[in-house]
Amino acid sequence: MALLHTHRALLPDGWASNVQIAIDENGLITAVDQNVSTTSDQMSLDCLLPGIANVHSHAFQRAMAGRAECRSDREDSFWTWRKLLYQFVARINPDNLRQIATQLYIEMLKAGYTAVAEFHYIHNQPDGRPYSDPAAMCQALIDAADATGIRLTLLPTLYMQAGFGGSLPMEASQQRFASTVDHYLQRLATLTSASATRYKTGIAFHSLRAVSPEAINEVMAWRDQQSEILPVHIHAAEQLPEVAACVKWSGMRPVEWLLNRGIDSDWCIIHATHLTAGEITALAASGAVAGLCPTTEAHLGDGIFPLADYLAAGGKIAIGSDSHVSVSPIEELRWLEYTQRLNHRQRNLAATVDQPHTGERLLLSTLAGGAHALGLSNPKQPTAGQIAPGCVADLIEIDTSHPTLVECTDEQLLNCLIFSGNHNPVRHVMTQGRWVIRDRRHEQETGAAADYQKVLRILIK
Ligand code: NGQ
Ligand code: ZN
Repeated sequence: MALLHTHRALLPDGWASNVQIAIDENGLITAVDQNVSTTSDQMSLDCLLPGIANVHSHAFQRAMAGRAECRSDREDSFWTWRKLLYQFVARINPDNLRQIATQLYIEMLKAGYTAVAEFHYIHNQPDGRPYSDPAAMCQALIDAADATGIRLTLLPTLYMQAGFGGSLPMEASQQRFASTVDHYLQRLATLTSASATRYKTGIAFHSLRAVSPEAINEVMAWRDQQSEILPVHIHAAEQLPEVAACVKWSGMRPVEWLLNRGIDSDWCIIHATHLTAGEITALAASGAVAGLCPTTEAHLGDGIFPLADYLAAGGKIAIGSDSHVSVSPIEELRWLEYTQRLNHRQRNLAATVDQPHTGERLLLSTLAGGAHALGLSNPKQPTAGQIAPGCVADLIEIDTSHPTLVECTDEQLLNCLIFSGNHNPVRHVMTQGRWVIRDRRHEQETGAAADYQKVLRILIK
């Protein structure tokens, strides 16, 4: 058993001072006591927050972040970027995926993300044949998570077709993504039964463009027979042409289609950028989490998620770094609020009368929604995303001595953390009761960076 002592901590009921946290040998928090004085043999910490979940990652895209910023078309767009992405996909193999993901996960931990959902859709060899181990690409991500200590929710992703209703033939570059439902379920079943304490599995449908309604039903029927609850993720309504194509196919918009099919609080809708007023209300009422990726959505020119209305309707949110043009929860949350301000020409749109501090409202919503979307916690009995007995000890320690945070009251701290400067205040990070970042360093970081450089030398031509 370990005992931590921190000057202040963000507990479920708010800020507390002189907090002692007991952690058992399984990495679970067993007790949290306030107003306890420190003893000299304890590691003394400054300010503790629960670790943040990153609900949407395509790890391989880290290696092309920032490298597609040269205009390739008079109307460069998401779709021209996707062409570059597909060229890049062809060069990824299990080995270089593991090395890219190792570098990325160290960056995530250092930034304060303690858990990540990998929405992983590259399964086959470049020519479309399966690897001798059909889960080889998934295994690369598991190995990277193991090596770095980040908590992984692996979402093997079903991809079957190139357009709504199977309207387009799959491009050659998409053959790496293709699975039948049977093969998909075999892979998922193997990974689920092998999952130990370090990773968890869930389900992902790439998008309504990429799967059929029948396939969704089949996979969901399999899911209903499992003993544990597997979260379900899907990309939806990110781009306006996608919304229009969905209406043409089904008469419904993507989120409307999903709501009509039936989604519940186990679902995480990635992006959900383009919503009508009716969709906002119904999505919020479904209990599903909106998995928002503000820096990627800005990067790709997607549009602006209607955050203020969705939060006002009681909607749940979480954040993801998606294409990894930024690996910083602070930057995601800042952009989330700033896009609203630019859109509405107002300020503090995520705040409410009850929770007037924008930073606190954003972070607390994200912590709860993120842990839930990763299948780590449920609202009735939280087991992650909080500093509380019964929760996993996934913690980040903030150094508040930096000029951007110095002399902050409890109420000001998260506002200053999210809305001032570009300094990373995360000093130590713990997952499952084990320090993985100490004094801003990860044990593996020098080797990981050297391997990553070698990989890039080969990949970026
Ligand atoms: C992806 N990324 O699957 O990585 C997608 C692009 C697609 C984002 N949507 C490909 N941000 O949607 O077809
Ligand atoms: Zn994505």
